[in-house]
Amino acid sequence: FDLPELQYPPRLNCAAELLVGGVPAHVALRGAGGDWTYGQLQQQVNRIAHVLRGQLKLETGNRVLLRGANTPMMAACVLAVIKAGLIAVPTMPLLRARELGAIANKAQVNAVLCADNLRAELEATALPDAARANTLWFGGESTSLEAAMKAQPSQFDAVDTAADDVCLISFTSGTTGIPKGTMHFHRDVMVICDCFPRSILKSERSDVFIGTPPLAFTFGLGGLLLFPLRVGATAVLLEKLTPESLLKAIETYRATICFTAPTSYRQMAGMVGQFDLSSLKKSVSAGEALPLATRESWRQATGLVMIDGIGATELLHIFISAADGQVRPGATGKPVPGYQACILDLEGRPVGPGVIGRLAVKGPTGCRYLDDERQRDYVLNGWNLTGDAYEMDADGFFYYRSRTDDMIISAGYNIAGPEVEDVLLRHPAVAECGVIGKADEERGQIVEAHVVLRAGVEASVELAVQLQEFVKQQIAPYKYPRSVKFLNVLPRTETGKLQRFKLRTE
Ligand code: 3UK
Repeated sequence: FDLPELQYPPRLNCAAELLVGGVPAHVALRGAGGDWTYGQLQQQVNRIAHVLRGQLKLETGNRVLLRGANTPMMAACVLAVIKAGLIAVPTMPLLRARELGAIANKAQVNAVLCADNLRAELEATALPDAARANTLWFGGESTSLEAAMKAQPSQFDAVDTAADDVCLISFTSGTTGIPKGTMHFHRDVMVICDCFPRSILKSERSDVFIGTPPLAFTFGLGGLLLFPLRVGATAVLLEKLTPESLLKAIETYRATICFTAPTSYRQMAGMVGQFDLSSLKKSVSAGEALPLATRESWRQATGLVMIDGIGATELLHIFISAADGQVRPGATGKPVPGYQACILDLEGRPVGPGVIGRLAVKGPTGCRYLDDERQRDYVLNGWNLTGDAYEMDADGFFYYRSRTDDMIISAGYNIAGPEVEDVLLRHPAVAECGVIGKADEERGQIVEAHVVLRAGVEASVELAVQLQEFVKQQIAPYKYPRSVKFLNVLPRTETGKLQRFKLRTE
């Protein structure tokens, strides 16, 4: 790693390192149930660590499945698992028994810490026997974890681990198929705290972080827990946030940095007027492409220049981004210091500016799948192939076009769905939309738009024609949607990603 700040000692426990970043009396975490100072967080983490090593008799390298919405207790569980020299396997709250069982077995988990409100699904899950016996509940009516913590000392010496020991197995929130497990080292956790937050976000102790991504999604784990701890700041962890309640929470907690997905910013932009957002300094968008139309409406509504950033579970966090005066409209940004990026053609040769190709990324974090087969698809000569079609300009800015698999090929033309979506989002009748390639005998594929209308607007054939004309007027006419369908809601993953494959089969 070429940056001097990315050097870490060979023996490193990232949870222990992050927990000493804050002043003991400063508030580390705020949740619906109250505030935890750094001192209190440290003690809770230590007690959980004792339960894991003492009561459950877990050994270094054992894996612990974690389930819970964003709460201070869930955060403490993640940190305790890592501080105890174990491997955290956080799982998305909405996963069902079938997917959970697949994850638990793939990751060979030895124990489970689960929020009480997710109990039913866990009980229906096929877990390895040891994990079933080593399951503790927290934060509800059955609180076997809290009960076990009571008898534990508040001091715990972090288990001595190597900087390149695995501490986290994170499952992708892929829009298709069974989630893939990716392994991350203690050092990787420190790296992500010292890259994007330092050079782009410029976060500091006085910051108050808030947002929606689950802690089980590395976007949320970094933005709502690891990054704030690294600088001794405060994180607000709230469950079940909607665009409206997030705006309210920004006002209530005087949040300064917000992390959420593009669709959520688009919805919030329409209602900011009712809230006092004067504390907010930075807004980070990730998870999927930020339409320029959304960047503009957020700017108009709040005066803030959105920080777009592309990240991936495989690379742990954001690797291309830009802030403030460095933002170029339509571009995601430039490689975050520490990372390199280039565009490759189908044969793996670099292409020059202005040519669309496969995004390749190299840096201090990178893909390590649990599953070897897939590793060969993702990593080529040390370059991570994220599956995104991107283009670079002569100044080194990177422009997202589409997922490689989602590029629409219609009558010989390559068409990127997100470009058409950006135009449609500018039409006053459109709340949300997804544009896909629909199989067509004559043209191979046709452009098809799935549109959610704003409240009070009626779907009609005339409106569909209007939307088609609207697109033709603003971009090359061959890109217009030959088919327009109206939906009440778009299919999305828990991480806010549009599930285009579902639109294709509608
Ligand atoms: C897409 C984006 C355009 C892109 C993630 C921030 O999303 C995260 O990780 P996932 O593994 O998905 C990775 C894929 O999502 N994507 C993410 N951000 C953007 N596309 N513009 C963006 N700004 O296809 C990428 O390959 O779920 C995001 C931090 C940590 C993360 N894990």
